Amino acid sequence: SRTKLTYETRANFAKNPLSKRLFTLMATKKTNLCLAADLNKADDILELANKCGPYICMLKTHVDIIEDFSEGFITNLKTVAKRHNFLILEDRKFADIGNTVSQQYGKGMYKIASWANLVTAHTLSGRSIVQGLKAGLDDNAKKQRGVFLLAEMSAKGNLIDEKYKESSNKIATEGGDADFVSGVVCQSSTCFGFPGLIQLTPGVKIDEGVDNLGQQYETPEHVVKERGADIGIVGRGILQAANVEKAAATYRDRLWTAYLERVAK
Ligand code: BMP
Repeated sequence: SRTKLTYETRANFAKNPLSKRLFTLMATKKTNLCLAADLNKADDILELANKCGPYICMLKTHVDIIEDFSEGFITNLKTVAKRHNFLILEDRKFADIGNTVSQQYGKGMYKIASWANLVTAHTLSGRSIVQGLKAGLDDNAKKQRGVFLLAEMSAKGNLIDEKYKESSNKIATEGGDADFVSGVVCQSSTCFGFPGLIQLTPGVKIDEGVDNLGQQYETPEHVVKERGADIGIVGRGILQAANVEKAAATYRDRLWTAYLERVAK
């Protein structure tokens, strides 16, 4: 199964240039940690990114929770990403018809398509969500962008069932637009089988458990070895630590060791 293959091997299966790039980045930088930078001030995100940059393969943003968003913030974030060699994932969770998504991606205040290497999208509206994202990009830009499709959620009581999960897998792997899909956001290794896609799994915390708004956590070892995560997304496990840099290093070590143990013969 895909979970026994190394990231180097899986890079060769990737149809989307960004998943190929991310697999290779993970293998060379030796990290499968994505930091969820869920902070409300631009400077705080930049400071966090600078401190944790050496330990992460990707920084995940929710650009609509930033109170002082500006183009300058994006310029600075891109500089930090280049300095520490990580990709930027805007967790926008697009969910509308293609024509609307196309505008939400490229236009408005945030112009997400111009800076986010990767974005997330729900599959609720079907294949046209991927077509909508691609529609706003020229041929060159299409090769430098990718989407992670949500096939499962970590929230308690979420409405996603087996059929929705299977249909999401089909959108991610079949048809002419699958080359724009970098991976799947999900909670289990049965979400998809194609080794060229990356499994992104949130709900990761050393102290497993729940928060008071339905979030459910598992340990780094559990998500990588039992749930098939290729990349673990960690937010508050790092953000709320007394020393964020140390916490990022710890999560990196534990996620990476779990991956090495998973692929060991
Ligand atoms: P935290 O580790 O602080 O719970 O943050 C988790 C992050 O992952 C949040 O940014 C959230 O939006 C995202 N996320 C999630 O928790 N569950 C999902 O199913 C999908 C997500 O994108």
